[in-house]
Amino acid sequence: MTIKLSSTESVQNFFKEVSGFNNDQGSQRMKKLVNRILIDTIKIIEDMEVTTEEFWKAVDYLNRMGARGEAGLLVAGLGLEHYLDLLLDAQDEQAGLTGGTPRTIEGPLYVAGAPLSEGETRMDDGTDAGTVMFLQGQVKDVDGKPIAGAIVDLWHANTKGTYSYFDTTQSDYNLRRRIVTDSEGRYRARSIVPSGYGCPPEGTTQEVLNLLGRHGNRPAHIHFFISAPGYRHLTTQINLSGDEYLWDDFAYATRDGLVGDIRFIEDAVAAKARGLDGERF
Ligand code: MBD
Ligand code: FE
Repeated sequence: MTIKLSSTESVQNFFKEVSGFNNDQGSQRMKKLVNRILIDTIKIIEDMEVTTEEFWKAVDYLNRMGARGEAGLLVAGLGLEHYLDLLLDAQDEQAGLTGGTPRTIEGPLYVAGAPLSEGETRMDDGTDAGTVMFLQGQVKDVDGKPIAGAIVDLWHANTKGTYSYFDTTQSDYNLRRRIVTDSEGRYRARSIVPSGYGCPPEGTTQEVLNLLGRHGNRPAHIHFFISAPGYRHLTTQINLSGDEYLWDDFAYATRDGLVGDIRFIEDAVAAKARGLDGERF
């Protein structure tokens, strides 16, 4: 028969002591959170009959995950980062805040401080022989009024699906830029078409995904932070249509309203006629 120590007074009192309830230092919030986590942990150990071998395997896993810096990747793959978006959506709906471009997860690969330009920029360093991509948009408020002076902070992967800084073979801030919107709220960028991301096959996140019978792939996508004084920050993405992982994203970031079409134009003259001028960048 399963032993349930978690509900006994002596074990409850022991973990209250462990959580600092018997001193008046530290953080009340932290004490309550740590206590809840510990009590829920021992309940899981009892309910799931977790063996000591499994327990120490989990401790070892955390050490290996931390050493690789994969905690952010794991919470994305376990859908917890997406869950936070669902929670924010529900809070917004309750507060009557509707409309606008949907939010989706940031993921673990953002780097702050990308080069800042006015109106337009080139994002790639020219070393990756990818397909040239032009990206343009307009930042508007929920009533459709253009927002001049908004900051559009963009980042995406290269043709191998890897990101600068995490892929140390790329130059600093490659495929990462901030653009200030012009008087009409518009921004334009020249870049290269990204490939989808895949979790490192030898990593700790993929190790868990394998045990769950899952892959670790994301569709090709472009990340956005949009911010402007007096407005809420938006974290979102464009996920590229036609990608086999568009609706099979290991991080659950693709959402209705966040799917973008890439229109391929073979003819540079035709592209220029449509305002997509590679020579300008
Ligand atoms: C990514 O590029 C990404 O966007 C997310 C959410 C998770 C892992 C890699
Ligand atoms: Fe990404």
